[in-house]
Amino acid sequence: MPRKRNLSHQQQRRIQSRQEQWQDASREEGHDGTVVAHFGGELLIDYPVDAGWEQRRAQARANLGGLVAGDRVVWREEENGTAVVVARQPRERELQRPDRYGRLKTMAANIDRLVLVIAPAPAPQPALMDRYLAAAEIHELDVVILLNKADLLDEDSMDLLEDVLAPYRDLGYPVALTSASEEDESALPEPMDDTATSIIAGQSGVGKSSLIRRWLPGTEIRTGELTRRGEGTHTTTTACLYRLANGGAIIDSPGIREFGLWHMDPDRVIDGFPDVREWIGHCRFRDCRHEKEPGCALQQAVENGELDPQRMEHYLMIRDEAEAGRTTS
Ligand SMILES: Nc1nc2c(ncn2[C@@H]2O[C@H](COP(=O)(O)OP(=O)(O)OP(=O)(O)O)[C@@H](O)[C@H]2O)c(=O)[nH]1
Ligand SMILES: [Mg+2]
Ligand SMILES: [Zn+2]
Repeated sequence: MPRKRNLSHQQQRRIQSRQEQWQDASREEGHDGTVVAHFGGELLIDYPVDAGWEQRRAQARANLGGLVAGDRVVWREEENGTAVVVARQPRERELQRPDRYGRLKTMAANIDRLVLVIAPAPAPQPALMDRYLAAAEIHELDVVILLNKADLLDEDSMDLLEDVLAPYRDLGYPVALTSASEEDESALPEPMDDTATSIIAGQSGVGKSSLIRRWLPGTEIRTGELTRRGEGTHTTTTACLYRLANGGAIIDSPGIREFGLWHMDPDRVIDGFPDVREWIGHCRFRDCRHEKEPGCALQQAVENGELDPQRMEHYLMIRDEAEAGRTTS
C-alpha cells in the first residue's frame, strides 16, 4: 500500500533538536536504555548486559516531555547512585489512543506491530477495532488480529466472530486464533515469532495481560496501580514492555473500557482506511463529503459491494470526530 508521510517544519525541527540532545548525551558517557514503563512519576528502564537485559528505576530530566514504554533514552548514573534519563531519541512509530477528552496521547513508541486482541467476550466492537486499525495504518504499523479465548468458542459464537472478521480478512490482516488458558502450548502465534516490537491492544478484559503471562511464564506481569476488576484479576493501567527470548519485545497496554471520541489529525484519517482511500478522487464533485452527493465514488463502491458499508460508516464517523476536535481545540 502506498504510504505518505509529511512532516511539518516544526516537527522536523523538533526531531532535529532531539537528535542533537541525544548525540550530546551519548557523548557525555551516557548509557543507552529503553523505557519499560512509566507509572506515577516513576520510570522503569532496561539496558543490555552480557546475559540479557537488566532493569532499574530511573528519574527523568524535566525537559524531556512525556516518556512512554518503548522510548529509547540515554541515562546516567548520578553520584548518589540514582539513574537519570537525560535524553530521548526521536520516536519512530508510535501508537496513540485518546484520553478522556478525545485527545490522542502516545501510549508506546518505536513499535513495529499492532496486535489487536478480540474475544468472544467481551464482544468485539468493530467501531473500536477500526479506530485502532486506523491508528496503526497512520503510523505504518504491521497488524495482526488475535482472536483470544478460543476455549470459549462454540459454533454459534464462531459464526458471529467470522462475520466480524470477514472484512478484516479481506483487507489482508492476518488473523490468528489463540487461548491464554491453554497451558500445554506457550509458543507465540506464528505471525509474531520474530524480533519486532509489538504492542498488544484492545478492549479491557479480552485477555491481553493473560496472553503475555502465558507467553512469558515466570515473568511478573505489571499492571500499574492495583485496580481490581474481579477476584484475582487486575486491569492494566500503564503500558509495559517485556523482552521475548527470540529478541523481540511486546508491550502490554491498558484496554479500552468505554470508548468515546478519537480526535485524529483530520488530514490523516483517510490514511487510516486504505480500502476507502482507494476510491478518493473519483467523485463527481471535488469537495465531495461522501455523504449523499450524486456521483460519489465511495457511495457507489459501497452500492456495488466493492467497499464494506461498515468500514465506510466508520471512516465518516472518525473523520467527523477529527474535524470536531479541530474546531474545539
Ligand atoms: N476462558 C478464558 N479466559 C481468559 C482467557 N484469557 C484471559 N481470560 C480471562 O479474562 C479476564 C481478563 O483477562 P486480562 O488478561 O486481565 O485482560 P486484559 O485484556 O489484560 O484487560 P485490561 O488490562 O483491562 O485491558 C481474566 O479473568 C482472564 O482470566 C482465555 O483464553 N480463555
Ligand atoms: Mg491487562
Ligand atoms: Zn464522494
